[in-house]
Amino acid sequence: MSPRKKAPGAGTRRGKTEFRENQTPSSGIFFQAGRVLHSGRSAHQNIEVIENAAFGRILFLDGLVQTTERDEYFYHEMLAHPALTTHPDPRTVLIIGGGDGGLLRQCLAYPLERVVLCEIDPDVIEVSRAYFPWLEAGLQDRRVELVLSDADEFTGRTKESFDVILVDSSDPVGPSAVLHAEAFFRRLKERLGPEGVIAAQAGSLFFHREAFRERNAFLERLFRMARLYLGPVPTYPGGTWCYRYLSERGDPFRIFRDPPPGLCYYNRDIHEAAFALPGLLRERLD
Ligand code: AG3
Repeated sequence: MSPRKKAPGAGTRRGKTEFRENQTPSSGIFFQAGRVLHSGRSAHQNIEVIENAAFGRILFLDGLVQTTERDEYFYHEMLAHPALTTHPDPRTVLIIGGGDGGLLRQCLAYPLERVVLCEIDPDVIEVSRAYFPWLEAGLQDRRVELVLSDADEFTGRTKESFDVILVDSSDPVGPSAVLHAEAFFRRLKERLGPEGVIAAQAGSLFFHREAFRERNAFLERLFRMARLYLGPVPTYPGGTWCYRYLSERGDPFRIFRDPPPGLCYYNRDIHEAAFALPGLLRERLD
């Protein structure tokens, strides 16, 4: 993602700084930056935050839209609540990635005892603290421990187990691919309590589905319950996002509790509908 001036002749957008995520070499999504709030390079990646009239503040990592103030709930609610409503008694949660704090906020609405947020990049934490107030609020909560570490390394070293593990990684291609690999999910399984449930973001239904077949195969071998589910995210590539529900004892259709009040997208009907899969995924699962 590099800020670009629109080519001359582009009507009303002429002269405005524009950020875009190229989703394919010939297509993508653009956002006019009313203001560029942050633009820098950490030890791990490029980090940018802009202010956009339609979506509010937007965080980009290496040019990929991570979260926007106005549509973040689609993704964070769908990653948090299917797992947290189907564990019989969730007390401890591990969040992998998620340095912007949006997922943390969803988790803290439950009466949990402990949430570990394992984020590799301290600069993402610093930048998000400044621009996404829910991160700062979450970090003030006494139940939260921030671990600044590589998730692969942390899950290999800790002996702690968790009731719910939420994987808020980036796309299943490129540098984040390790967080979608078999070895990583094996380690997560070892860190899961007896009734434990994992929910993991799995990429775009349209753009990343080629990677699903191979991953389905090892995840179905590894977990008694391995299901994909779907939800919309207006600003992510393709608009429909995939998530995985993985568990030994959990069942996505055995719901133990209502989600916290005041959610914008997730509810029980959405939960049940999200596990219905389109033909193009079924083909690959069969
Ligand atoms: N993590 C998943 C972002 C994937 C978006 N991909 C893309 N724009 N190509 C989001 C972090 C939010 N907590």
